[in-house]
Amino acid sequence: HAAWLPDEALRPLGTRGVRLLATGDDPVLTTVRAEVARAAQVARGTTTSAPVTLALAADALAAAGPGAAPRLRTAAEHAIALAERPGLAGTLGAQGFVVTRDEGALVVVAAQPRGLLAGWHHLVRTGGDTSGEAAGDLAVHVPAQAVRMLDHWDNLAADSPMGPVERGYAGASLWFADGRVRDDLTRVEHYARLLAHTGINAVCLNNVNVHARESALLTTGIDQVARLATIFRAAGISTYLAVDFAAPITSGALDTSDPLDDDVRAWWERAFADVYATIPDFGGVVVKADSEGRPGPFAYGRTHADGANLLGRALAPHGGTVFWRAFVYDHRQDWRDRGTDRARAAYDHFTPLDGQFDDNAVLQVKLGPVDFQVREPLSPLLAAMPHTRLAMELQVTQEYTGQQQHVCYLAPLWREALDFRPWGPVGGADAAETDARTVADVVRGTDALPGGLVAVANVGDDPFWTGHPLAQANLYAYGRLTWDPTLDPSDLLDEWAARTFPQAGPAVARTVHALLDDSWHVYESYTAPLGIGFMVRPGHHYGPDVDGYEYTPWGTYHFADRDGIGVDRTRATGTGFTGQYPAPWRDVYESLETCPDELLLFFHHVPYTHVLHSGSTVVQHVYDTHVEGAAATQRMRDTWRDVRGVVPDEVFDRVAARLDEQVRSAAEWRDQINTYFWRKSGIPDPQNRVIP
Ligand code: BDP
Repeated sequence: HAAWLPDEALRPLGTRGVRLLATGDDPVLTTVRAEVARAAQVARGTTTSAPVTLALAADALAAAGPGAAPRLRTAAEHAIALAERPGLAGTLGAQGFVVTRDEGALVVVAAQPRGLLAGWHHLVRTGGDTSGEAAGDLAVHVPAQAVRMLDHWDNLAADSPMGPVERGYAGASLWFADGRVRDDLTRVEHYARLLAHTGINAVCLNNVNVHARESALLTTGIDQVARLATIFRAAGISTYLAVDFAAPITSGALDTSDPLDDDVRAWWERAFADVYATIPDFGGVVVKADSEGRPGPFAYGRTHADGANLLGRALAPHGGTVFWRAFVYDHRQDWRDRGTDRARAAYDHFTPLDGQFDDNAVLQVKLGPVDFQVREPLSPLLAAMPHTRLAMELQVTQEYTGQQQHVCYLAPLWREALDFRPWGPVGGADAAETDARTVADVVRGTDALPGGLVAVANVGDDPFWTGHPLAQANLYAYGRLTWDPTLDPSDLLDEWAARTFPQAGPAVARTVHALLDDSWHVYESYTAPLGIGFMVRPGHHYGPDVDGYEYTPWGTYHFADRDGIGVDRTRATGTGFTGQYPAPWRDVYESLETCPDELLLFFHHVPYTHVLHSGSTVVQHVYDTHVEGAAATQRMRDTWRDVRGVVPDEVFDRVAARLDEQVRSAAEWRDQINTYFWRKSGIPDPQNRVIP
């Protein structure tokens, strides 16, 4: 199934006719040429109206000699002027483009091939309709984030410890099978094209939990990796590998991976020299160290800056980057020692190291301080590393949000995080002193030291790419938000639905909105309440198990007893986690009066009878939301029936089957959570909706 780029999407441009002014055999230009040819083929000679011109600035200038259309010359000159303007060079220069419209004719100019490809996809997305852009004006399009990355947690084979894809809910890996890169990579070519359309510019190919077999990808497997890099390169996407910090031991012959050891340093230098000899534009590496059993610098008494810089310095001569994950915590902490708060760990480990990371190291920080839950506050680390390049890590794969069995559109959650102001809302009396930056601003970094967004991908070799066909919307929206974090999640659904079901008309968009718009809140309402998180079955993390993790060392407690529930993370009486936030959030979260309801149990331990800002008690809120949330899934299932015969049958049936499972699972959540709260609290539901 074609996802959001069926050939039909190229018809409007093919019909208008596209002129390409770009010379050379750059792989991305070759892709643009193939796209233009494909559009012409789809339109099959029905070309009617004024042409669209797509040009590289240099080639446009050459073509814009005396007698050339003035708009072409103006556009090209303007593009070059922009590219040379300080600050813009790095963005428009590589990946941006300008559009000008003049009496129905369109000219798109970019300074580099990747910008031209982005411009092409912009035209495809808008169908060449740029009426939003003022006539005669030059609309400059540059990506908001320089880093627009997807991490794939793919393993080399199905018998890998976590299956073919860790936390994958869409079948096997698109590129690995039977311990090697697949022979037939046709679907990878399609996938790269889908990603390029959304704005993604980097992929990491393998699981962050790098085991011995996958570790060899960097060494003996690099020729195979090169085949994938060739495909992604043509789509303007750089290729990265996740590496094992202990690789000098596991893939080499050393007995240490101490970052300050000369042999270790030499090992990495040699390894990367070989990689770049094969893949000259290799992006770099992603590292999970000292986390959930993975090796790291702590074993040698070294810091994570030592670790990151070891790899960064070996990559630097080749222009590579190290993405170092901040997801570092002790998953074997003694459960009786409740002073160790998992939420605190990343900040405690990394803030002392601010300023010590080299320029080609990016610290990759999960959105929340714990782990991809349906609701968490923003990780305070994102506001505490002013001298470090940062990327915020999201989870597109729905590990804790229904595993692509449930509909759960996550773009509203990501928008909330991107819009969050770590130093407080603007306005108010002391507005002048407030740092008004949003998280999107913070991770953007500077032109010289940019950051951005990374997310764990949700795809596999499933015919619908994402298992649940509607989960495609999450992947699409993530890519688009990396390019422009101010896009409206609801508009993105329109874009996705219109492109994915081009023949289906407005009925599909209506239905997609009815199902997806609010699905994150619906999912939240029938699962773990008020920011408490987890309550999932240990291991696979699907379905309810309220006490599943409660007496284990993983640090994901809810502390329910007969009197109340919640984690006291206050400075006054708890773990002190609230103190990791700058003002005003440190005080907003500290106080029961101001802590938002949806995060109450993340920050406070309260009695079941505690009255929320909504006016309801905690226990009554749990009963109500769980009953309403489960009922909402039934309405979603009914709504889907409206598009029977409108969307392709196989899409209809797959979604219908998943909605049946969502309805079943939501009822299970409702009944277990409500019964648990009833038994613990002894407080009945006045409407008697809790199973006795
Ligand atoms: C957790 C997943 C685990 C990952 C880990 C990570 O359960 O499979 O390895 O995140 O991000 O949420 O490293």
